[in-house]
Order: sequence, then C-alpha cells, then structure tokens
Amino acid sequence: MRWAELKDHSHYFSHVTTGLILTAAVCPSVHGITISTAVGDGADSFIGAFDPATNFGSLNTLEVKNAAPFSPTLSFNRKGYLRFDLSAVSTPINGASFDLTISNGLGGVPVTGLQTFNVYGLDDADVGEFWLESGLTWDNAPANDTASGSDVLPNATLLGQFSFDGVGIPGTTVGISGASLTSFLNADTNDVVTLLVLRETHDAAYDGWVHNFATKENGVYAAPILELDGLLIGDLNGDGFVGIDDLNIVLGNWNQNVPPANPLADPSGDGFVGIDDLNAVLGNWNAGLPPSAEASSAVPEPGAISILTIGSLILLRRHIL
Ligand SMILES: [Ca+2]
Ligand SMILES: [Ca+2]
Ligand SMILES: [Ca+2]
Ligand SMILES: [Ca+2]
Repeated sequence: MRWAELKDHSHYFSHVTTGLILTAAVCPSVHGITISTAVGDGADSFIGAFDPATNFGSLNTLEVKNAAPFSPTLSFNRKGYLRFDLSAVSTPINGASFDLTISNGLGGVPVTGLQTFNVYGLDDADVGEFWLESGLTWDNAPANDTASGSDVLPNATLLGQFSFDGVGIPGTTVGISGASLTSFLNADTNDVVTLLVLRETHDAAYDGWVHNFATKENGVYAAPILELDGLLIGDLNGDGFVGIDDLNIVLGNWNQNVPPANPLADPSGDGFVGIDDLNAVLGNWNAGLPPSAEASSAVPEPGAISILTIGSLILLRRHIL
C-alpha cells in the first residue's frame, strides 16, 4: 500500500510547496546534555495504518500523517515513535527540550495552513516501553489507538505541541520543551522513555501530505534529540561529555580524602577519591557530546591510554573480587 500511495503521488515530488515557519516551536535554548535516539537503548520508527504488520524502523525518516481514510478499511495514517536512553543522566533534571528536524521524504498532495503536532509520553514502566526498533508495527505499538490518526490510548500523556506552516522547510528544527516534558523525564524509573509524535491537524484528502522528520538513520539531517539541563554521570568538569578530562580529575586526586583532594573528584560524595568515583567516569565513558573545540580530547593520547588501562584493570579486579 505504501508503494501504491507513493506511485499515486510521484508527480507531486517535483513541485513541493514549502511554507514558512509560523510558530516558536523552534528548539529552545536549553544547554547541557544532548541524547539522541542513537544512544544506548534509543530507537526511532513510525507505524502505518496502511500496512499494519510492517515495520519501518530502518528508514531514514519518521513519517507522520492524519487524514481521511481512502476507504472504510484503508487509511494512510502514520505515527512516530522515539525512545531515548537516560541511563547516563542523573535526575532530577532542571529542564528539557525535544527536537526533531524536518526532512525530505514521501510527499503527497501538499497541505496548507498551520499544521499542529502533538507529542505524547508513554507511561513509565509500560509493558511496551522496550518496543523493538525492527519490530514495531501499527498492530503492536504501545498506546496506539488504531481507530484514529490523531489519538492515543490512555497509557500515554500529552506533553506538548509544535506547529509549522504547510509542508515545512527541510532542515528546520521543531519540537517541544517545558514543565510537562521535564516532569515526565524526572518521573522515569527505568532509564528509557518513549515519545509519540502525532499530527493533530486533519487532512480531508486521503492522499495528502506525509510530514517527514529525520531519524537517526538520516545522513543529511540531525537525529531526534533530547537536550537536558542536568547532570551527566561522570562528567566531573561539567562540559557535557565524559572523557579524558574527567578521568584525569579522578586519577589526579587518587586515594586522597576530600579535602585536601578536589571535591569534583568525588562524585560518590563519600569524602574519598576511590573506585566508586573511577567507575562513575568509566561506566559512562564517551557519554554526551564531545566539546567541538576540544574534540581531540575525545581520543585519548598515548599517555592517557596507559592511565585508562590502569583504571580498567582496577575496575576488572573489583569485579573479580
Ligand atoms: Ca530508526
Ligand atoms: Ca521509563
Ligand atoms: Ca567532562
Ligand atoms: Ca568517592
């Protein structure tokens, strides 16, 4: 069905109408930890009513559509699903934003006017939280109201909305932020959260526009991200990345009491710089976004590698004991 629809609309691809961004759905200025759907147990996919048993997890866009059905038994509605891994983040966080990038992709008859999208959070500890990126379908997706292109089941909660005009402009960042999103993330208990993206704006044309957002498989536009104003476990110097600088803070104060040792070297807070502090760094090694100016520090220098090896041996020895 997907390809039949594609064929029907192929003549529109050459003259896509782009619209202007109307609302301030553009990514807010939250700084700190950046987590994409490519991290850890993260995942992104969409589900399609036209092919309810098919998985689209490997595609490079998230397709979203809410339109009139083609027939009583056939609709081209689509909903987006995104999961983020929060295991490297220490809660509570102080603020958060969720960002998507509009992408090129499957089109359709262009829509006009304001297009509004709802972002929902799947209940924490829901049985469907660990959906498979290669297995999610319209039929098995958690919280999917299969009778609707714009509704979810009661096990998901509305966290916010974003809007833009018409088909949107590829490369534009859209998303949500605010207290509802922050509270939802702080309430998480198992280090994974799932967000659903549904188009609230209904299209009377069954063959109308399919909105596309970049997934982590997209080579042109950025993957979906959460930007969190909080503490990245192991990021002792607070630069948003767990790397050699943080390791050196621990090793430079190794085996000392605090004070005189640097308090930053004691993330466990027990007043001593030891194995717990080392594990906070090594356990989240490479988490976060490498600071661009010091990108080279993400690659340990020869001298640092030996220090890291020593650290790994200490970690290993502890596991043996
Ligand atoms: Ca994917
Ligand atoms: Ca959760
Ligand atoms: Ca750091
Ligand atoms: Ca300690």
